[in-house]
Amino acid sequence: MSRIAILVPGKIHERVLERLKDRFEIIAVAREQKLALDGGTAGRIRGVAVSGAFPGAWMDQLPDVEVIASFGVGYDGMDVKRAAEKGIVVTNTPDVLNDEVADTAIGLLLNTIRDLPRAEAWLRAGNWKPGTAFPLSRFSLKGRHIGLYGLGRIGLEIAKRLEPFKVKISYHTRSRHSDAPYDYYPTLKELAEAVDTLIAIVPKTPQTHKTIDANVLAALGPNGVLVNVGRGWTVDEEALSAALASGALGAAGLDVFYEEPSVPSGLLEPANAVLLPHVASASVPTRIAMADLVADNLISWFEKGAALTPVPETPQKIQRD
Ligand code: A2R
Repeated sequence: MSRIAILVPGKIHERVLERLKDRFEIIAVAREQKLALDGGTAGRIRGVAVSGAFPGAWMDQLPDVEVIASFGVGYDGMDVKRAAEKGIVVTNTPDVLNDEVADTAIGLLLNTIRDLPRAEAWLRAGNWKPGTAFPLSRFSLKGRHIGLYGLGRIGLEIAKRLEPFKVKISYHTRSRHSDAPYDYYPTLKELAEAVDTLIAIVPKTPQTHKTIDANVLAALGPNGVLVNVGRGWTVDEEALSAALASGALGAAGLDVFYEEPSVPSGLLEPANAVLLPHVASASVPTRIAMADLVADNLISWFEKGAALTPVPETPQKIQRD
């Protein structure tokens, strides 16, 4: 009996391929505007494992695809609307990266507030000599009021980690989370006015586009700190560059950027920004856990008829002939 064909467009974690290769036929193709597949091969593909975007046009090329397993919790690169119309199930990799991203958020927060990366660079550059000392950090985490923009799976883990730091914690989401023991603000602007530190962990959606704008940054103020571990899409980077340069905002710690991997010079230049190359979930163990969940979603779909972590916008199950 021929094996079910799974398409892998572009690169994906090696572990996904290792887990799938014994059960399925893997069809690997390059990421191109139109997938380089002849009609016969395209017609045999029933599942997809993908890291990164999967446009609707690719779905149109695959008449019998049932499930698309995406590597990562954010699935903004997937055309879920088209998938839903076609009855295709899309899965992501939630929860398995919560701890890693939350840990990174705390590290980035401390690095930004206490200027630790620059202190290390100063030491490595041979500046630590008798009679010298790295300048005191302008800010301290002590006594801060932290606002979480997003209190979902990851946001909640960040909040839990912040509690032992004895900071005040508040949040903004679209709806109040009545089980959360933190103050709720119905708008991002009101949250930014109340707090001095904002941590963003919301998805990329039309509603979150550039919502961290000049007004929000001004509300955080000269002692204010922004940390973003969600998506660069949510930040107006021109406004942020200007606020960092003028001192209208105290400091920023960013793991994500509007157009990765390009980082604007307005963010590279200011000394009051700590910048990371989108590494929040990027540890060997966590990436293995994410790869396993991609593979397990496909295996579960084809062996049990249900995916493990389908996204809410697409069908949870489809009828198969
Ligand atoms: O609005 P709610 O109550 O559904 O809260 C969600 C919040 N959120 C928003 N908050 C304010 N305005 C919006 N327009 C808005 N849209 C969503 O973001 C919820 O608290 C949070 C998302 O939580 P989860 O869906 O559990 O996502 P998770 O796993 O925490 O990951 C967040 C994002 C990913 O989508 C990637 O873009 C990134 O972190 O790695």
